[in-house]
Amino acid sequence: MTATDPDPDTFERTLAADERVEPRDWMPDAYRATLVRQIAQHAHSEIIGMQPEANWITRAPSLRRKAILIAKVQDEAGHGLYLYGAAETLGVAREDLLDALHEGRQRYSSIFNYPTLTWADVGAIGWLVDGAAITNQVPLCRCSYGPYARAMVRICKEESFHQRQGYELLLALAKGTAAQRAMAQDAVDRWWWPSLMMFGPPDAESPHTRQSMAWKIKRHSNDELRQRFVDICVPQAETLGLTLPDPALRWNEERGHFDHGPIDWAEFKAVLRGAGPCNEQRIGQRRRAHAEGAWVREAAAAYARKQRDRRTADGRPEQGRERGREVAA
Ligand code: BYC
Repeated sequence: MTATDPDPDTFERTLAADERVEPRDWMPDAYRATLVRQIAQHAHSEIIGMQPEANWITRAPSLRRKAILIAKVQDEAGHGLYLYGAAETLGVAREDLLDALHEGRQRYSSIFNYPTLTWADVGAIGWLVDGAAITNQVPLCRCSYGPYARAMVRICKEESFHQRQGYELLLALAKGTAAQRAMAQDAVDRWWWPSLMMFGPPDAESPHTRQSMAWKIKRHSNDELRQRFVDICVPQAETLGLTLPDPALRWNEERGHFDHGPIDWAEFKAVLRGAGPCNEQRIGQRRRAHAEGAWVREAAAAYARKQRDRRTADGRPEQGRERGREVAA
């Protein structure tokens, strides 16, 4: 089957059998558009998400913490690359996706529009933001679209390391001086509610969930995953000796879950509208970085062209020989 032969029956059979849809398979236009929207938003989140933590690289309190943070921020860039690659298999160009981000036509996660005010925020991001991300992303490893699902497998492995480093960082602060403990608590107070918003609007107000679940792009609804995250975090907060800033949090025997207080959806909507504390700063920095990196992209493209021309002239693969030549030069 090719993308030019409409074949809804095979598409439906693939979904029903829980198999993967691959780039050359026929798929409904709306399925393709939904994937482009979600994967692009996900990729944008990864690269914009580098900014809040990168803010602390120069001020990390030790060489060990600095090395870990640099590696983590670099991983996020890698996640962006896997995801832009997955989006490209759907027939969109990376440049166009980046233009859409820079012009505000595509979104990135609301969470990255909040500031990192202290070193403890790096821990809170690892524990809560990466923790929320994993909760949301593990089911995406079973997404019906093959390239997205496979990218998620690798991303989840790295995210789980990120989450643990954040937890370990917060634990060190929580066990430290009174000032360090207060700093950790303040960070958790500020990141808790925005982390719950990462899962998206409540199910009743989520326009895409039903269809995305029918297509097996999403495997769980926003509220289901949010609840799973709350249930995981409550005992972890107890181990940390920190308090989650929600007086309504309590175990509900009947439901077998923790109840939580109301989420401020007006704040979520404001952040999506561009009125969050750091929206302008984040997108401004992204546009600047893109413009300043133009020469790197041009140089890489020129190098690739040069290699291709040489290969064509020789009529054989150039890669190994080229490397040798460069070393010699
Ligand atoms: N922020 O019908 P809904 C990371 C939008 S990065 C902004 O529920 P859907 C990390 C939504 O796009 C991890 N917008 O949508 C990186 C839709 O807008 P439009 C990021 C949001 O798609 C660096 C509208 O609201 N993770 O871990 O079915 C350092 C209605 O929503 C948000 C992902 O991207 C939001 N929070 O479900 C550290 C996961 N929520 O297009 C860490 C992949 C919703 O109708 N994405 N919107 O105008 C998903 O799983 C789904 O897209 C969502 C939303 C659950 C987020």
